[in-house]
Amino acid sequence: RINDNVVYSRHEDCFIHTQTVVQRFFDQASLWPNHTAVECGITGRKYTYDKVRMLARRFGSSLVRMGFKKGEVLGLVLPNLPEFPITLLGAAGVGMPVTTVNPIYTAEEIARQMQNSGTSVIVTIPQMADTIRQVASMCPEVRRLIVVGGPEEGFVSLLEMFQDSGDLFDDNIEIDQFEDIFVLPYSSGTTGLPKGVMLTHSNVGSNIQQVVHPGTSRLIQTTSSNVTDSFQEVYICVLPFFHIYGMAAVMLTGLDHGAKLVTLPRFESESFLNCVYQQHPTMLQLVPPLVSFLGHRPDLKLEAFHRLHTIFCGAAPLGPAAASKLIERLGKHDLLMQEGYGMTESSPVTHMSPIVNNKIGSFGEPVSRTRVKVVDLNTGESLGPGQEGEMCVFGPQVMKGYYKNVKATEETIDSTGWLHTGDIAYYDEQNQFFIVDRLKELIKVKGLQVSPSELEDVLRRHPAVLDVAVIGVPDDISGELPRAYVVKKSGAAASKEDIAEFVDEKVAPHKRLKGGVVFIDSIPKTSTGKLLRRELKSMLLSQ
Ligand code: AYL
Repeated sequence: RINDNVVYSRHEDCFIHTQTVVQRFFDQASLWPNHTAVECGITGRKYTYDKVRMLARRFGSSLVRMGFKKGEVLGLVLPNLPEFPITLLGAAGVGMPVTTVNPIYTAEEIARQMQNSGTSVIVTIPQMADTIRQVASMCPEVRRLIVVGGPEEGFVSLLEMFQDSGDLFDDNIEIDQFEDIFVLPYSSGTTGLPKGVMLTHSNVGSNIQQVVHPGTSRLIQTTSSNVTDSFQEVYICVLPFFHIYGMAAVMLTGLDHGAKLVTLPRFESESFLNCVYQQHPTMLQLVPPLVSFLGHRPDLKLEAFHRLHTIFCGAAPLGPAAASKLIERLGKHDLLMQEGYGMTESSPVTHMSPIVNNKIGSFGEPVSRTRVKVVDLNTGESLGPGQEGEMCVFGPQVMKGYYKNVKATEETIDSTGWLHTGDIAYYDEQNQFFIVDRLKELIKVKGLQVSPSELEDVLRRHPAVLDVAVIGVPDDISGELPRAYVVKKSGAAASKEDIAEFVDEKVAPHKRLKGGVVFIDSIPKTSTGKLLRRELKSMLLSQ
């Protein structure tokens, strides 16, 4: 190849199937129908692969019976539960794109996403019923509410839908792999408010195959159900399914090769450890704070890790010290500590560290069928090894675009199809990549996104706030925490605590201003009034 300073994947091209993600799941599920597909780590409620397949069809059929049509959006406002994959696959199977929402969001936050995506039906849990009633009153397009459990006034029970005959689930439905949206998670991208990320069946289906590629993962495919001594991967699903990491890289990837998914509705240290002790996971998918958590537990029962072959970490920078500490703690010489990199906009995985001779501190190399380049921030020219610039990626997993937002799409994916990540990185002579900094304004709290623009919008509604800028400040436990720099109106008496509380009531817990509120005289801007966030950050943090 010519030296074009593009890093090509060194892996053979993965197989790209021509089915929808749902059809592919049905085919795979028929290979091991009697294995447990998903089990609740708290209650033990579980479904086999065959049951998931059957209930997904019934759920899809019941949606059609209610009058929903291909292209109408279904909103999932659920914690990790066994019914999550069933409802996701069932809706997608009848051509309905699924938008997923963090279930601890406030009614206002949920309503914004439901309105923006034009959602027409919402699935939730009884604990969220009141919030969702409020959401529905703000969203005239929402025609039905469904509850997992119940009964709840105004909601259809999922159990009732599971009684459907399934006959309206059309196996021959026309779904265009490359055009039709499979899922619509939200991401703030490089700037501004969260936007719907249109991921097609081909995007997510390709990414699953890129991840399970034998050159990239140590995964073992479940052996068929008629073999008595069969092997099955076991995943503890503590990372949320509403986020692309938990959804595609854990749940859907696991289902593709017959894993048992054990769901935990939230991270809580004791229930997480108990689940590990009972289930003996073969792989742990984590984010940096969880790697630190495990590494710092003096009382870990090490025998529970005897089947563990891989610890995978992604979504935020993993400190080499935290990684080494956990490896040392577990004392397993054959354990793979693997890092990955990805974005919601790339379904998500673009890089994974090699399965042998991986470098701690690097997030690895391009997965199969993926190209990566690092471009000069001023000239856009692609750079060679050791040089820092914006990382850009190209491959079948790159999103179709942002939902109803051509401008943001064009700013992110250039005319030749390269996705600009907004991250500053470099690669070494062995084509291993390292993160340097984030160019985009996004804040990452425990691996979850926080959009500064969204917090600024909330802050501007406070009567004492004249101007405001939100940035992320480094934090040992969470990675980053949001901090607001506020210019007060003259004579306004509000305290920092008043302002922080005002925000706390309106946003999900991880978005709270735990990095503090700081009063300043003015916010630095360009002559055209544009906020200079990066400059602001280096200026304010160096003071
Ligand atoms: P979003 N190191 C540093 N930063 C990272 C890393 C990493 N390994 N991975 C992701 N990020 C940051 O959309 C980076 O700034 O998706 C990137 O632009 O919530 C941003 O997170 C994207 O945030 C997997 C499975 C990674 C999942 C993911 C995370 C997807 C996060 C690898 O195999």
